[in-house]
Amino acid sequence: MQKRVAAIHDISCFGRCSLTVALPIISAGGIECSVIPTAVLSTHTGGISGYTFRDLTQDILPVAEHWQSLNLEFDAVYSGYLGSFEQIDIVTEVFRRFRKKDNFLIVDPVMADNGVLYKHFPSNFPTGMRALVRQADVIIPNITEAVLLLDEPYKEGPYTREYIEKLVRSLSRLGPSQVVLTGVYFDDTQLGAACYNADKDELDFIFARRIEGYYHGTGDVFGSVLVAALLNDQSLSEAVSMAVDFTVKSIARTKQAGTDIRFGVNFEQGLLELAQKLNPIL
Ligand code: PXL
Repeated sequence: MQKRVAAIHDISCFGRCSLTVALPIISAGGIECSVIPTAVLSTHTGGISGYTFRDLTQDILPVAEHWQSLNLEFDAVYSGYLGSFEQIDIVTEVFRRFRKKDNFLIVDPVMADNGVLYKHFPSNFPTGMRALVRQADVIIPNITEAVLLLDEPYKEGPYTREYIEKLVRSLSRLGPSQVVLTGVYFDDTQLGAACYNADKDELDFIFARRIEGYYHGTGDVFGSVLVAALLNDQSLSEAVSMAVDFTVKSIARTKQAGTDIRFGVNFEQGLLELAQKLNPIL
């Protein structure tokens, strides 16, 4: 049976993040990807000014209700960038409606990076997001989002193993049994993710070589590969390895080409390789 995911993110019409990344990557993994757009923007909000922003808060529940009337079911629900504070409760409700015994809910608590909240996000957004995270089976915060969820001060890296271990354990106590923390580094040569499986009490670190520069949309590239790999029955640490590898290769290609880092990464030229890894038939 082909698997199906519902992806709840914004559409940034230009700039390679959120749904314009999730759709092709999840599809390349052989997974059917349905979408609930949270907002439509002309571009993402990172380092670009003058963008349009159409809030779709009022459309989310009607979409979900229509889907329910068709008896649609999802093997995973994957949420990312939300268009308003109100959407936190609405997405919690969508989760409640589509939760099944054998599916999983994955939350990327998109709201901040490098110690600061993204534009438009009110200071109480992390408290609201904590409520959504409590409903999730898997969460994929970066370090800034992790400390905001835990109401702790942000620290600059490099980090220690003990510090990262404490963060992922505290995050799993909020509810999710699987925590993937991105942006982890113990020195300046490597960067990667920690993945913690609370059921098995297993913590793994997956690193790759660090590439200088802040490339936009990499969190969504990472999360989408992770979702596609988990739905293809990869273990959490195997799925994280695939996501790290795909993201780093996309960054390396972009760096090589010298394109504007605000315009996202060239993940497109990695899709064939990803599809071959995830669809053994090919
Ligand atoms: O990649 C995260 C993201 C998604 N969507 C929008 C954003 C950002 C990060 O800045 O601005 C609109």
